[in-house]
Amino acid sequence: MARIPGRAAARLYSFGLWTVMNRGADPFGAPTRAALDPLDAISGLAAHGAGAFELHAEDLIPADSSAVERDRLIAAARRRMTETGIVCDACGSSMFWEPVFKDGGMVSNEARVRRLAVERYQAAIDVGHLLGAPLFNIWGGRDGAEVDASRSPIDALKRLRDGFNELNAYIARQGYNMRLSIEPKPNEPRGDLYISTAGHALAFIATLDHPEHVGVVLELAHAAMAGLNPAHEVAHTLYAGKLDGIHLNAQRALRFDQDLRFGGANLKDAFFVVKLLEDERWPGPRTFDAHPYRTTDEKGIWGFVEGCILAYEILADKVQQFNQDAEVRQLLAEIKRWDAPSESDERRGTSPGPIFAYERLDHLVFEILTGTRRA
Ligand code: XUL
Ligand code: MN
Repeated sequence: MARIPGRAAARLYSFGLWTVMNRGADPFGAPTRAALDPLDAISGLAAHGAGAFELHAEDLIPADSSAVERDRLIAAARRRMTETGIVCDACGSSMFWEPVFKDGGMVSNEARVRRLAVERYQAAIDVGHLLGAPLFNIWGGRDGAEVDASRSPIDALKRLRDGFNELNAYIARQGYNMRLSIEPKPNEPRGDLYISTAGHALAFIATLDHPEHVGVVLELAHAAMAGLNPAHEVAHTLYAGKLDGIHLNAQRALRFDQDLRFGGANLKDAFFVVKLLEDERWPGPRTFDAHPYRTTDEKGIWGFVEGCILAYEILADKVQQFNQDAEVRQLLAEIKRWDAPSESDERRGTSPGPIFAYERLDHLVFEILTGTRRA
């Protein structure tokens, strides 16, 4: 696949290992691809434009592995990282997959399971540390309710608070140079998760013992599932100084979790997220959390990887075009003029005010995105 010359190296692109290891299964269909070995996922990502990867500890080390097997796999992953130059930018756990956590991890009604969840997170934090990950990201895939009669949501939040405090204390005790983050999501796909949006995550973080050590990983699809504007979700976390990671993908609103490739839906939303990240010079890795289509075969996975990266590069170019467009600049300058108070304000009283050129501005975005702008 063609690359935009000289651009790919400018940004650090990252993929969850689970994205390329995804086998095409969905809630109504069995896998359509063979399993990809995690070490090959690491080398493949490095060979196709990614400078970083994110993982669930279990993507690399199956949950029932012995300590010896764990150490062997970590050493092998580190060798691949040294050989290819790729780094690990975040770690997490996919314990949500396992039947023992069917009623949740840190919110489970069984004290035994809550303890197990904290211990599993601690073991995954160790894995992240050994791979050099600066972030441990928690998406509590089962930390919600399918049956609201089962527990008080307040009790669930208190259990989550205690769990996060314990994990934070563990990281401090171990002396790891690592932050914690929360990835909000509204539902998965039948249960309603307790930490659903950026606002929920930010409000929850403020109740922790050390809110300064905990940030947010914002995923575009999760915002769209809640019917929210993804760029506004990202803006809230940036405004709070809490954007620790971004998961780029695409999703039609109010559907189950589609995890479409970046650019696969809602182009304008994707554009305004890229615009925000670029305009704000957000320094973090541009991470993709999407799945290749069910119809994609084993080789096609790498086209998916390059396609996500290329979509970001193209949208970043569009952002530059928008910011440099003479007419856009003129329209924005006209709007800006009304930002300063003027002597005539008193005389104007409560008159409806100026007619801003928003119709034209919005159309210019359309022309830029469709490549039909001739300026
Ligand atoms: C689920 C999701 C996860 C997290 C990592 O929707 O986004 O893959 O990103 O656990
Ligand atoms: Mn995600």
